[in-house]
Amino acid sequence: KPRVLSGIQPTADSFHLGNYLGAVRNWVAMQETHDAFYCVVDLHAITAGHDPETLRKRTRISAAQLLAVGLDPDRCTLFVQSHVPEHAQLAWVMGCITGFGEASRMTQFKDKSSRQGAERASVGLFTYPVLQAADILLYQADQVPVGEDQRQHLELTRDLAQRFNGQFGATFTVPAAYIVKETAKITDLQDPTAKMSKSSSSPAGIIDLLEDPARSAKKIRSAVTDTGREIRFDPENKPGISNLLGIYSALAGRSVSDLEAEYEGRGYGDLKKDLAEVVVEFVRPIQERTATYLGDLAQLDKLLAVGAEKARSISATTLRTVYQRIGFLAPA
Ligand code: AQP
Repeated sequence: KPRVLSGIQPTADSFHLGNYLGAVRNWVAMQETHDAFYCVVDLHAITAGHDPETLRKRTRISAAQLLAVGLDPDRCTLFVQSHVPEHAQLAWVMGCITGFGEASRMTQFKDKSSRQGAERASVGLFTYPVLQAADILLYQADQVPVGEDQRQHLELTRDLAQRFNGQFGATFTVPAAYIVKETAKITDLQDPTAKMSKSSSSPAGIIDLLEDPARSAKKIRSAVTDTGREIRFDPENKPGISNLLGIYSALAGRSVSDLEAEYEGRGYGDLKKDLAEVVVEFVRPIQERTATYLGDLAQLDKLLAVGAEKARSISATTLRTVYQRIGFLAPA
């Protein structure tokens, strides 16, 4: 089976619909077809300032949500990044073959650091994509299911893998981004040209899986739509309606053309009202299951410990090879 790895940051009290549709939904599907490794990337979560107690809480909420949306620890390896020390160890090595210039070209760093004030951004935020490369390469992943916003980081990962292999001998699998076009960029409900994002969307623009469903329904009903009346998938000219159709299609498991046919001649209000119901029905069981997993923290922590153990059996082997290739003296 091909190998897959992906991660998600525990930087919010809930995942949003963009995280779920862009990435996590594919994680669930790929556990059936791939040898799957998924992690809650807490090392990444400290790159932009954090509160320790909140981080601990959010790490568990993230793991519980991943289980609630369908990750099955018997079918995939689910773990917390900091439980596997090889991530930080390999990141150092990868950082030493990354050019300062190429890291400086990462648009996510440019965006996030300019929002914080460039002088105040941490070195960790700057080297974030290098750690991400280490996450992926440690597991020799063939594919990495992510949203469109991660494409550039995946390109860097591929470049670093090829560079290392070229300099020190074939060591890493060169991974490919796995991006599903239809859900690659879920947009902000209030600004349908921007991505739905926890750090830049307004509360009205973002749907959190764990928020009060009545609130989600209201946000869908007040989503910004486009001029005209036609319900048609056309991201260029109708970004608002296209976003709603994309979300509807993914959550209801119906094709966009099917939805276009159903809403032909009907108004935006009808579409929003129905989608609001679809979203409410979708999040309700997820919320219940998340609460159940969070109701037994000992069991949740145990499950994550087992995941880390499984992850280490792969990551330790890769790191050993890397250390040897790079010329580190093996301890006697
Ligand atoms: N709007 C989105 N559409 C599709 N995919 C998305 N992802 C995030 N937003 C969208 C994907 O979610 C996965 C987890 O991402 P992360 O842990 O890096 O979360 P994030 O990037 O911190 O989430 P945000 O909301 O995008 O946060 P900020 O605003 O801080 O950058 C990734 O695969 C990502 O592509």
